[in-house]
Amino acid sequence: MTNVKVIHQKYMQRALELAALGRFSSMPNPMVGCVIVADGTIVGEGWHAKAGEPHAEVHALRAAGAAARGATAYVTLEPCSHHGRTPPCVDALLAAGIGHVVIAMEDPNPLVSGQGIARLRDQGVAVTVGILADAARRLNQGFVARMERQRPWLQVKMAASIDGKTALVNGESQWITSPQARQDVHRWRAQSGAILSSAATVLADGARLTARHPHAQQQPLRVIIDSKGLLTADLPLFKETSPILLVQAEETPVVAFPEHVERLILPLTESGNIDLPALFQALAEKQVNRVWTECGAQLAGALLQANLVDELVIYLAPKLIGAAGLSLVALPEYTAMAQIPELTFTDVRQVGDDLRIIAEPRMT
Ligand code: AOF
Ligand code: ZN
Repeated sequence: MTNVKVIHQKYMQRALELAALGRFSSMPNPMVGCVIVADGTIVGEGWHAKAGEPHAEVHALRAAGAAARGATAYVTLEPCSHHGRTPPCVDALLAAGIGHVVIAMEDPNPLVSGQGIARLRDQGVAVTVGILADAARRLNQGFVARMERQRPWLQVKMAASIDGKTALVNGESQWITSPQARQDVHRWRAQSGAILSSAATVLADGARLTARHPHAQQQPLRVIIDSKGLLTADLPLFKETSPILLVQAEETPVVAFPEHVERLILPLTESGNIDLPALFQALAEKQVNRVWTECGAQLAGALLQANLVDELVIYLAPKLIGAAGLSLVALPEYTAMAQIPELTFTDVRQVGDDLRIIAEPRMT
């Protein structure tokens, strides 16, 4: 690898670290970091904290001041060329006299997608694209998913004993996993634009589905599928004031709910279930980048079978529930190994007493 590329990677790595500071606050905007380097020294750093606030480049240019003239800017996402909630970063980079812009990845937002790069080049600025591109895409997998496929990044949380059971058949299940695993769940919730669950799960667990974590800065939209109209206004869920989206069908009986509850009416499929792809498209339209799902075996099975799951986040407790246990996910009775869904483990670690496995379904 050339020396120049190693240097580019070093500063881009720093820009990615800065970008990640926006993990709990930048949504629905992407996380973006920027580092400005002059004569081998960092003269300015910035990251995008919140939609409506300045973009990463603007913060970094402000920090660099006059030192930005002729300097190199490292940005984790193509600088924007459009007038959004804030003016175009390309204009700010040009006005500051930046000589070279190094970019990890193109902005998948159709309002930008290559136009920022083209404008910089037109104005005689050197542009290098693709440094640590994979890491940059991974960091913003939610934003990228929403922009490229009009569907959020979907994670499904599961918790089970080491023999893959979620509860005793009599329903007794509360807290199979350790407090640390539960805290980890709240951390995921706090990074998600929406939490998805079903009426059955909310009723069984008395769930509130809020993000209760010290880093939490925004409450996710709570999305509950309730096609049969099982939920009642007295549940703990409704006592919390963060917004709720009740996903129902035309046929669902209508009940009076508090003001922070919105109904989304979607068609039913032939099997009488809510049209899940239509739900995710609606969530993308609501600018949700990441959906964190906490549900029972039925909905988890349906999401997997519809090939809608990007990641399973599985907590395995060092317990054996035995034969009187409920299984993790409802799937058909496969009769040949060729039919069974396969997963790839992408991350395995211990969280408190439990194992946490992140697994990606291999798309069939
Ligand atoms: C950048 N730098 O730090 C970010 C960018 O409505 P606005 O003005 O906040 O623009 C949001 C869009 O700008 C967002 O969808 C994405 O395309 C881009 N985000 N661009 O140059 C940044 N956060
Ligand atoms: Zn911008």
